[in-house]
Amino acid sequence: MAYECILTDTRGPVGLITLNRPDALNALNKQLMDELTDALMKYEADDAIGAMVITGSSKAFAAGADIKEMQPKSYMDVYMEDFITANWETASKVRKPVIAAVAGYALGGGCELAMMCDFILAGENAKFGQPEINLGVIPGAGGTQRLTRFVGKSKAMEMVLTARMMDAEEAERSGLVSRIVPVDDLVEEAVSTATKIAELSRPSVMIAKESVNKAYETMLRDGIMFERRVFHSLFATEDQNEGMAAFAEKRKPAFKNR
Ligand code: CO8
Repeated sequence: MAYECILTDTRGPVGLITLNRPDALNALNKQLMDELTDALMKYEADDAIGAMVITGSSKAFAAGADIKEMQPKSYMDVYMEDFITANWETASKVRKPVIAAVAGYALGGGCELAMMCDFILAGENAKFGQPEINLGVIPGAGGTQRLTRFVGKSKAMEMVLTARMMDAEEAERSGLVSRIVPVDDLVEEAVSTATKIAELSRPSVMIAKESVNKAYETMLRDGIMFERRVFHSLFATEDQNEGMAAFAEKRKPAFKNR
């Protein structure tokens, strides 16, 4: 598969994937997610690779799912196609460790993708948020569930209900990211951390990952399935049409149901 929305590079035992739609702040469209899935699965199957890093640009890890691609979808569309979640979850399903190296915006699906990785290294300028409420929807790829587990109910509720973003310092204080790194060093630091992991005993690393996830994921599946279905149901509302159209037309949304 030839990639147009991501770049891939092998650094010793590390597979480095760079999200690359600079004109759309790396908004996650279907093509990008298909390519990301393909790259993750290739590295997963490659015996020479022991760990992976997903990163974006210094301005944006990813500013969310592609709103312009979602805008025309109806409830029937998103429900029947089980809207893109089939390959959205690959980062959380691979068995080798995946580090998210986040600089700039990680919003909506971008924040959700970072949280699917095993841990997050943040550049000093990182900004995390779940702003879907401004579009008349809610997070749809695990945000309400994973963010709450990372930062606790109060902060997660405020972020999901108000779209408030968290900067890197607050994210580190709250346990969303493991540490903060200068933006210019972020990718190298992530690759060097991934290299250390890749040089360890592979079964120990994979079993350690599985065990930490067991503590974290028990009952998460139920929450995610619930969230996906209610996310779909919001595509039946006028406010979803209005919220997404307003974004594309660069104006303030006039929500009817309030
Ligand atoms: N989708 C599509 N295009 C986008 C997106 C996006 N999420 N974000 C930015 N862009 C585009 C802009 O439209 C703009 O394009 P153009 O130049 O053609 O107008 C370009 O990127 C640059 O963006 P801005 O001019 O807006 O840049 P600013 O620096 O002024 O602002 C922001 C940066 C604050 C990040 C702003 O772009 C923004 O608010 N973006 C949208 C953030 C957002 O709402 N994200 C959530 C999206 S919904 C979602 O992720 C749901 C996930 C559910 C997953 C479902 C699975 C089942």
